[in-house]
Amino acid sequence: MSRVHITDTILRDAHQSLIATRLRTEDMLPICPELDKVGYWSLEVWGGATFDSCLRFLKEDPWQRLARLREALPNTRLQMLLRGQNLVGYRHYPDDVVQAFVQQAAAGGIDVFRIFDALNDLRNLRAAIEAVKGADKHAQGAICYTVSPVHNIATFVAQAKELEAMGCDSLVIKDMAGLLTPFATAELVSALVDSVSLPLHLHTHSTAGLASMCHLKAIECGCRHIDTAISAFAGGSSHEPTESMVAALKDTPFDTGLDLELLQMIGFYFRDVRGKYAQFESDYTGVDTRVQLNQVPGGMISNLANQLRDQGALTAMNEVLAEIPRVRRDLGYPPLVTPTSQIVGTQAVLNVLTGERYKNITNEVKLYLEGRYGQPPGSINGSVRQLAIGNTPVIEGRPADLLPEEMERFKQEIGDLAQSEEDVLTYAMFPEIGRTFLQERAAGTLQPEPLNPPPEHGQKGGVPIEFNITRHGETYNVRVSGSGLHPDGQRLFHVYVDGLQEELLLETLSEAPTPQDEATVPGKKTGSRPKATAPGHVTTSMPGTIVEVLVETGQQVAAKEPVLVVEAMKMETEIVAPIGGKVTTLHVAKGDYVTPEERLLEIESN
Ligand code: PYR
Repeated sequence: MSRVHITDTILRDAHQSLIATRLRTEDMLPICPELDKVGYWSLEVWGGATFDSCLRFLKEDPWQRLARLREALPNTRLQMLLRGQNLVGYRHYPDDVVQAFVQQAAAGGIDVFRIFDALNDLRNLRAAIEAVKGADKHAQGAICYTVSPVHNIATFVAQAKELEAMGCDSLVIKDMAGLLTPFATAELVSALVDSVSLPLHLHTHSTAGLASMCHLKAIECGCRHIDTAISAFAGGSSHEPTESMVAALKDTPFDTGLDLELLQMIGFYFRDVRGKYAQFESDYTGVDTRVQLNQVPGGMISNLANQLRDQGALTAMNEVLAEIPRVRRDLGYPPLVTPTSQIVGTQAVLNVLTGERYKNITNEVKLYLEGRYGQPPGSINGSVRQLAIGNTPVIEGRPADLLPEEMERFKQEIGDLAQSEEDVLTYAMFPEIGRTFLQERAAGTLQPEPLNPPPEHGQKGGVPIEFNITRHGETYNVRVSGSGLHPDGQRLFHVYVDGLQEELLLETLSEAPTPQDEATVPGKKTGSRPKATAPGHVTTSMPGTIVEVLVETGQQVAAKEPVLVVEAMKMETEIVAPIGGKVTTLHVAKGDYVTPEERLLEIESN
């Protein structure tokens, strides 16, 4: 059997990789009747970051999305991406939560569960695979592809054999960053096809511009399932266009049998849809071969860019991209995929922005070094471990074995706000945003973040970049060609004034929040706090949200004692007291959005 089968990622990974996971259900449903006619092997529609994005930004119930897609796609296998023991979140959940989540997703309409663990620690897949098999659904075991001194064909083949022995129905090479090259693909696919009897799928991203060549090599070497995305959401940090692969294989022994005209019609639909989401487009989603060195997956690059832009430090992007491989080496070469991409990426941002490596260490890096995410593939840098966790013992067993059951506790905590098992799981996945979502739903106040009108000519993302300025009757044409951060912290703008290049320095003294800021960052109060100017003024290295205030006014604290916890890029970092003394003023509360240089609390030395 030579036919090649397609999994289309248009409703999940494609928009996760290109527009920060913002595609709304209302833009999916109208085209579902056509998608359902295509004859895909499967459509990836759920999981990954979509659950979080539905709750956090779109104010959609992710379970409702699944129900509506199931109804609208009766003839198509629906697939989800499950992060092993992390499900659709960023931490390990105990087995009872894994069991309940998988059961509910299966009942809600998921046919195929693609299950991965960011460290390729297969102990973290066991509970999920068993739950999927228990629900009589298809369990697809993923091998997260990466390149490092401790990964090679033999390690991937051993992993594939183990996944087969664990009861998986198929395997996928999950090349989330687009690291595969055509000849490496041929070698890996041949080795896997020779060693295991399960169907093999290939999931690769077009980030380095190599994906179609990798597909072709994989197909030649015996792979019969590839992941693609409808062309309007294809290319760069997404996947190869479905239409192109269908055309490439037409009238060959590998013909997909799919109707190119129908796919093209679907492509035109999504081309129009994409225009609505212009505000989420990023400069970092095109072809970028640097991924071959920094290994940062597509979805992560745009997050990094947004984070640095918030900080006015987009010029640090290249430094961060260079720091990421160093942090990855220190942490024993984990493949970079959720949550390790966030763990490594956020630490790299901190290392660059604080000007000192590991001056601030995120809580997740500490947990990682304690073994709470599983076994890293390589050895850890001992001095980083010492700095982060001192002599705390490292756990060697399966991390979830140490976690007490949680479903009952979640049910009690969320009480009547949960009207179903799905609601309890929503709360279980993301207690803070899950509770807010359920509260707003109960109050009838759910409001999705606003979509800006499409940019007009001469504008970029709704912000003017070319304009005429008239001063004392003289008109000057001004075009902004770039911006960056000056070493003294001011904003540097490169502009053309009547065609002549100039540089302007801009010091922001106050800012009006944009509707998007208001909507996406609850409680944002940028610029309203005084600047940190004294040694006892506590500030943050990264913009983020206060998730815990650990001290009260009047309390005595020691130097280096944690006083606040900030969440940035989904990772938590403790902020410590710069000096010992008494907390005299608190300028923040839980839920506040904070930015560097702001005074968050004040400590007076005794
Ligand atoms: C996710 O975990 O969301 C990926 O896309 C890998």
